[in-house]
Amino acid sequence: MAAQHLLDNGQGVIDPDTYFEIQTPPPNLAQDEAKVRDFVKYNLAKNNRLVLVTSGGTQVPLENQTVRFIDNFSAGTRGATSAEYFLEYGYAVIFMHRQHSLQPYSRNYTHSTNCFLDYLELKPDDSMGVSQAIGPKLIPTFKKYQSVKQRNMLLFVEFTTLTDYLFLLRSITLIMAPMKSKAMYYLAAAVSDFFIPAPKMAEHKIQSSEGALTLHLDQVPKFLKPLVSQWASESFIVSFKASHASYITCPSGTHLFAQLETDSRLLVPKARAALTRYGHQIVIGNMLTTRKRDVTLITKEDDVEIHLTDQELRDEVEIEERIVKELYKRHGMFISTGKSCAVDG
Ligand code: PAZ
Repeated sequence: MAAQHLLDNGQGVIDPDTYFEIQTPPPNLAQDEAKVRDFVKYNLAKNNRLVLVTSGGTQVPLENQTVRFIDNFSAGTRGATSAEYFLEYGYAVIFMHRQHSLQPYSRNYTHSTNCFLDYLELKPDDSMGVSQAIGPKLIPTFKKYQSVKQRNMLLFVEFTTLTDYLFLLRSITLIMAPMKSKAMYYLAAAVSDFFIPAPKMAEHKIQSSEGALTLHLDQVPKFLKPLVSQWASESFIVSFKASHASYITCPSGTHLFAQLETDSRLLVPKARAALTRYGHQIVIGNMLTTRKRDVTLITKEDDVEIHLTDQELRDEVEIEERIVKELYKRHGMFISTGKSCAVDG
């Protein structure tokens, strides 16, 4: 308790600098920083736009020698899909993602219910190739992937825990700072709001012989604040706000899904409050249940709703294509005027 008072700001929340003092950096931080430095240098010389896409959920360990952990929900679809569209718009992409979450280009195959062996077939000469059923569909994706690799437009950086994520976010943002307005931050990762500070964490597996487990989680400091005001103050920053629909518990004990209109109405004011609090360029609001068809982009000047129709969903149109198209225009205005502006048409 005494230690807690030394660490926090009186409201039970430590500040971001203290967080980095008490938590241990990921072991490969220096190597990741070196490869990001090279990538940024290369793209700065080419005068490319550069986007940092964060993707996937962050893990919060309950023990130092981790057996158990808490996780945030995110498959990585938003980040991986958006990264592909950013690349189509000519951006270089740093794809900072949760280990084993979806990745650009491979995303349609790696987490499918098919085993990867189902994509292969034996040829008459006993050599192995891609099956006829998948090959033709794979070719365009494969060509795009090869092209971005050859042009050094896509860099992968991995995280697992919340602490990995935050150390990497700070490092990468500071390395990207010389890109100024040409840099965009697209913060789609689902980041935990709670954690157990290293000094308070159990070293070994918490023993079940001690009975029921009560957890106390501290609040994670709001890292968007230093990111916007110090680390990336000259760049274009897009954050995400996710909300849930409501569930009503029936007397039978079953959970009835009731997506009350009020939930989605609450989302926009909450997203606007985040924009006002941090002063960045865009907050994208989405509901977990409808995130693949509806999003709202909230800016200082306007709100833009993007919806896919049932037909568009059947045609496999991806909402990220529309999101990135809108961001590309707005980032362009930001680069040329130094300000974010409403964009017509
Ligand atoms: O990765 P995914 O497609 O399954 O989910 C995307 C998302 C809902 C995590 C993302 O769009 C988002 O809202 N990220 C921010 C979540 C948060 O409020 O921390």
